[in-house]
Amino acid sequence: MKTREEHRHFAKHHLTQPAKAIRCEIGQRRRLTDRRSVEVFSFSWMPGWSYCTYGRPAISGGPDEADRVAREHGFVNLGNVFGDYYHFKHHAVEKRALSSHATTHIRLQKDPQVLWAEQQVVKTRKKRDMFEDPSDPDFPKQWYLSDPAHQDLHTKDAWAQGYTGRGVVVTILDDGIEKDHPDLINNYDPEASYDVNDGDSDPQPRYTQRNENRHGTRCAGEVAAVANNDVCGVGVAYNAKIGGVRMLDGDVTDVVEAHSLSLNRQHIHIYSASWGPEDDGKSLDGPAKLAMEAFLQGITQGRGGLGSIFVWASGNGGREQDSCNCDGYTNSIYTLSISSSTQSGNVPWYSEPCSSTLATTFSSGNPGEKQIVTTDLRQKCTETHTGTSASAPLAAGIIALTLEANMNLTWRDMQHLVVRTSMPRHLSTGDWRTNGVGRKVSHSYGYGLLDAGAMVALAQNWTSVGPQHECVINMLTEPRDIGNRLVISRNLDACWGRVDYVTSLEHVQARITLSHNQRGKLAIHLLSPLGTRATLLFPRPNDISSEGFNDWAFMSTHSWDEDPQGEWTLEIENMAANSRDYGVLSQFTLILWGTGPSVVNPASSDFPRPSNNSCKTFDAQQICIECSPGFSLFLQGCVKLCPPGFTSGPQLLNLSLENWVDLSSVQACLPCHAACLTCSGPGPVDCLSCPSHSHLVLSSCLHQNQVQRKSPSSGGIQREKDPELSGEGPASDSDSGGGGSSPLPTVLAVLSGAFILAAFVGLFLLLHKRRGRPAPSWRTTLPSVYSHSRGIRLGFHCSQHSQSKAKICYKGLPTVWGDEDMITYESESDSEEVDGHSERTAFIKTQSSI
Ligand SMILES: [Ca+2]
Ligand SMILES: [Ca+2]
Ligand SMILES: [Ca+2]
Ligand SMILES: [Ca+2]
Repeated sequence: MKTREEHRHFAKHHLTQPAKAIRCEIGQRRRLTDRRSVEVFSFSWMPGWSYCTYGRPAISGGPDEADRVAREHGFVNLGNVFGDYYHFKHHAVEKRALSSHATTHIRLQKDPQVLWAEQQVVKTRKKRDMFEDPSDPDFPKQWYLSDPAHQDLHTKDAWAQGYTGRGVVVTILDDGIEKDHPDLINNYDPEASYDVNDGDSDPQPRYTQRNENRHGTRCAGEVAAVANNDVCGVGVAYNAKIGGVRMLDGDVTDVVEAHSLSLNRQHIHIYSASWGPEDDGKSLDGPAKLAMEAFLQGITQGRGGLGSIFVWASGNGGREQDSCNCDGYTNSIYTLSISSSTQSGNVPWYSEPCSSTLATTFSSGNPGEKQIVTTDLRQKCTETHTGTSASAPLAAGIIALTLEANMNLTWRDMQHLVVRTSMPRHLSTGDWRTNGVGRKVSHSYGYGLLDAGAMVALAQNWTSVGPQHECVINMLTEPRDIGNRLVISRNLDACWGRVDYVTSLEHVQARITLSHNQRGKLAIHLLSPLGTRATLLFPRPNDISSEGFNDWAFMSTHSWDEDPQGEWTLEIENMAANSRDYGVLSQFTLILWGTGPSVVNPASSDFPRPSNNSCKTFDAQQICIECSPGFSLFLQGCVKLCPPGFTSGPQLLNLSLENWVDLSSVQACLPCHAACLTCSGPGPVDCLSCPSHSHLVLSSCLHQNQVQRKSPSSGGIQREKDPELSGEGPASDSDSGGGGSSPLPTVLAVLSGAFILAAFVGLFLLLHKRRGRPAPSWRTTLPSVYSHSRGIRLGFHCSQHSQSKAKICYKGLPTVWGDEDMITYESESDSEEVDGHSERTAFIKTQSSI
């Protein structure tokens, strides 16, 4: 059996070189000892009864010798392959010989000029390595999968490496899926499907005259339409399993979203969603309590703890100058946000720029540019699927291919792979900037076009990134007037010396609370220490709201892999200021997500080495025994800050010079108490953080069961939140990852535990305030956006928004962007679809609030 490397080697050569030239290229070869001899050599999947002979052309008569040997034994010399190798074919064999022709072989080997010969055998791996284009009638029209100029998503590269989505399960959260569509039926997975709207297991779309509910079926075909079946085209992951959740064809409430996002999370690997708050350029909305918990449980418990992968369309509000950072679903770190490019590599008119977008796939563009080819309602095919809605499923398909290449990838690994492999070239925008680690990144495209071939190649040997660290810093000591421009800068150590020390960034969030008479006038930028400037908010002219932002967590992916230590700067600008404008920034919390040093090892190079530069006293062996003021003794040197797990404190001077003993003490790094992981002092009540088996209460580490049940993530949000979601009635999923069925006593215990914890935290913060010290930043992880008051968790169909007074509308993103001014173009591009422009709103639901 060959390794994958060898497979690839074969495939590469086979695909790129003339067949004859390579058939003998790989295999054992022996050194020629007799320079007049001919060595027959072989190895390959060559059909037929073939030999390769080996000789030395440099020796006169070498090729002649090869011809003679071939003639004598009944072969045809097909010629010199390369170097000294010759390729023979036997007359007597008419077709593939799977059994060895022993006598011919022996006769050939007995020839004194032949050192070695081997029959070619057909390798079964051929089927996997030899990739041929799918035969589906619409495949040639799928320009984004296979383009002669290779300006496509490189899906053929992934297919040629043998990845087609086998064993991966994707579901489409939308308006249903036509499960008996001839191009879907063989990949349809009822385990990945549900009808949340009607509460049954059949997600078949509701058929109407105008075919409003065709969207989910179109998205499903992009992911996993069957290949080589003479129907329509193919999906990106044409051997993946595909399901659909019917949830947009009815009232969408928090519980409907949560149910959909948490469906069968031990079975479904990837959830693709192309919906969100209305793209009107003024909405500001995101997941409420249950949906947020569904995300959290998904990333911590889904896929056996590796994390569900949520792929999200960034939004279609380009014409309304909407910002996808004002959409809490796509702005979330837990969703892999995808934007669109037109066929010619331009920003489509519907595209929304924002700093949370990770990457891009193709979709529709201007009239004349091609659109997406996929399955359609009523067992049809279509060539006119459009918008950012069409981009997310293409990404979900590429992620399915990547998961097949490595099923051990975590949800964060997947985002790392996307950042590393996406292609900025071919995509045009004036917005490309090079970030602090040298990558091109744009607010319209993220890191560029997804590259399926590169994704699967990198995934195969990917080592999972370390645990997620969350460093929370309160950047504001007092409210600040925004005026026309406000700049806040602070130098950060990125939680150096604590468990949440971040050395390499992933997502960055700026949690902002501000008041303003018209928030849509504001632009907000965040500058990293390495100079990367992310625009957290572009002005939104339609947004005339005077509600400001209430702990909104603006997210940026633009500083991925940067070292976050150094000066961070927030700029708020009023882009249309007049003298009547007013505003106050009252909260700015920076959250650095990423990885820390691989092991908290004080001696590792991740921490400043103790040096002798600040040493005050050396002993007789020139070992430092006392440091200058402001430094602490550590590992026989001096450090400004003690490493994690240590705290600076007095230590008896270790000095005995002949008969004189000094009893004074020096400042040194002392180990924390055994109960603490990091600490502010040596005692058991000086803990700053705790080992995994215990939990911080006040400044002591208590065992987990004293406070709260185990939370699988180290993230602060999880610490503060009750991860139970099980009591939500119809939302009970069939996962086996624990926390599934929760009896009432557990709920009560958790509630009371949380109450005690909250009381302690409150008391502690109060004490800190009284003592005139700012609360330590790691205390400020309370996610106030989502930390609504607890209640009995029953899923009412009409959930209540405790926070937002505004009417909140959701809608399925239209697949055809026909406003009145677009109708002429539509009729050109989509003549068969009489209902084209009428399907602007797949669904609208008002979520009332009290
Ligand atoms: Ca149904
Ligand atoms: Ca097909
Ligand atoms: Ca939007
Ligand atoms: Ca996202």
